[in-house]
Amino acid sequence: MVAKLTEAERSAFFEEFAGWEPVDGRDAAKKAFAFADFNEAFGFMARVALAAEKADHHPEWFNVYNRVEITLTTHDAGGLSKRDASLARFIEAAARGSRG
Ligand code: H2B
Repeated sequence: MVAKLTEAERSAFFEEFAGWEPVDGRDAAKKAFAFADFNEAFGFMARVALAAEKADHHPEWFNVYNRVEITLTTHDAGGLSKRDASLARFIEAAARGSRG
């Protein structure tokens, strides 16, 4: 069972990952991404999906055309964990790649 982040680790999470915000009423982090078009957005989603499946840690997400809204939390831990930090790190790198 993976542990929830401590308060200090949680603060470090939101300092490290620019644009990620706490979600009201739950221990989770969200960020909205915008890409040039659907092709860019879905390419990004495909890269994230493959990494998520490999890590067995999956995002909650919503896509409309070029927008992708992502929420990260660890259901098994009931809140943010190191797995969310790893996935956020991958997502940030993938988003940078997609924007060229
Ligand atoms: N994803 C997320 N975000 N949180 C989890 O706790 C989680 C997951 N658990 N993906 C995994 C799958 C679990 O359900 C399987 C059985 O390992």
